[in-house]
Amino acid sequence: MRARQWLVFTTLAAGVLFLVSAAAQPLDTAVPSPAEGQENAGQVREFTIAGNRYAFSPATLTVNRNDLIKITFTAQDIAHSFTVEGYRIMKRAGAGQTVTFEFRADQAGTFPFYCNLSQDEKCKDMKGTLTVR
Ligand SMILES: [Cu+2]
Repeated sequence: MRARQWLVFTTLAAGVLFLVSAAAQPLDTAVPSPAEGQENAGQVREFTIAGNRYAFSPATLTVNRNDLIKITFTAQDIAHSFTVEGYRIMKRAGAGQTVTFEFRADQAGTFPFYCNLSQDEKCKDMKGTLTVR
């Protein structure tokens, strides 16, 4: 019986610890230390991108690492998405609609972006490139 109570207690304690650490994590990432913030501070870069006739315009974005990228994406004809796998971004705009979003370009490299909607075969042809130097 005592062994069973101990098991219940340790299981509960582990559960509480897990919840506390899970709750604490977003705060840690949302509030960088001042030193780190200054060292890595990038510029704010705003882009207005149109998705129209199976193409992105502009289709090439070039930024510096740690820039804060603000994108206003409009699907002008039919619904399109702005998808960057390398940054785990997938933003869908309905026909004639605009979505805005932002992200920190914290990894350098060349990242293809595309429309991943399957409503129309030709959406596969929508491609662009995000370069983070
Ligand atoms: Cu599309």
